Amino acid sequence: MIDLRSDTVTLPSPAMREAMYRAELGDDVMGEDPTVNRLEALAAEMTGKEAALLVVSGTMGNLVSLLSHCRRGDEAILGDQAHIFHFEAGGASALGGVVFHPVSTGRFGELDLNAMAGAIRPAATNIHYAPPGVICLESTHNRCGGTVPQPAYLRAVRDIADRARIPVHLDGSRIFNAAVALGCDVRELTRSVDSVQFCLSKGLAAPVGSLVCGSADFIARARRVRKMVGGGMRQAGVIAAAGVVALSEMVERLAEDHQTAHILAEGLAELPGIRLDLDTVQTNIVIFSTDKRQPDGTSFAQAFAREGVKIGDIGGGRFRAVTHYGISQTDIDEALRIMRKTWKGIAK
Ligand code: TLP
Repeated sequence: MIDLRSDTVTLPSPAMREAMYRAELGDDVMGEDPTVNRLEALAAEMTGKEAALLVVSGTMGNLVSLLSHCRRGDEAILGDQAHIFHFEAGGASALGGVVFHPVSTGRFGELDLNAMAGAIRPAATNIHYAPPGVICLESTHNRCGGTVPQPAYLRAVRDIADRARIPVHLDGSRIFNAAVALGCDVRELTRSVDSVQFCLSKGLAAPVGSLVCGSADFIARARRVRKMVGGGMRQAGVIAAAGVVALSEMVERLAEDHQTAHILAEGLAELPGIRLDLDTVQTNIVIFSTDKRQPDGTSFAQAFAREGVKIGDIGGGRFRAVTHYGISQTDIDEALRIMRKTWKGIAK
């Protein structure tokens, strides 16, 4: 089976398993797990922030960040295509009383800057407004197809936030994909934001974990919120050990996933009835759409899976394929062969 549903399906490398086996451990809620402390120091250093905090998932990283930036009733200004808005069960609203204020999202995942500026409504001037608490960005942008917002855009958002004196949080679940695609140091991207959350468990192939990075003060607040939402882990060095390997050995490899995604996208774009915007294929995610339907109403994703290729059906006639550590160039050639053949048989 060639599994292109997500880079979250990646299995740990042999070096990760070895490091997990040998990890030096302690109680991390007491701050005494040396491997967690090493991972957090490495993450802070790589993102150019004062401190970092290991959390269970990207969702928890974003939740803890929003709850640390905002008070109940504050607004989070974010894109209407943001993962935080669509796919995180409304956690910041449900658990933290944070009000989502969505603004429109451009083709490459960048928010309309005029709409963003307009969404910041100083509560002091009008009793009707919820106060702005944080601006949230996303890189790479999942629903826009793994697109990479440019450093100049991040700086422009920083200027808007500075004028309004509100912090910027980056959902950087795949921020290393963005840095590799741009050929820059990840710090060039994280410099413009107050906090960033990135995942170890996607293209970096670790089994579990995300890091929240920011100022020492912010991370102290985040550590308390993590405890509040039940995310304090004890001998978490078992997880962190794989994370250290992920950050030390797996970042440059992401370029291979970007190459295989491009080959896949070029092949799929040739199929009649499939729409695919090749300009949006900038990293390891390929999104395509079709107006065609199967007569029995089942998804094309199911038909591909029966033949040996799993992709995601993301609704509205849109499909997503993601390349990753478990997928070779040969797998992509084979996936294309299967998908071409299957498509010919089913797409009427
Ligand atoms: N994304 C997943 C899911 O949508 C299921 C995927 O397969 O791409 N921010 C972004 C931009 C993400 O893509 C994801 C996961 C998260 C946050 C949440 O991370 P996890 O799954 O670790 O909670």
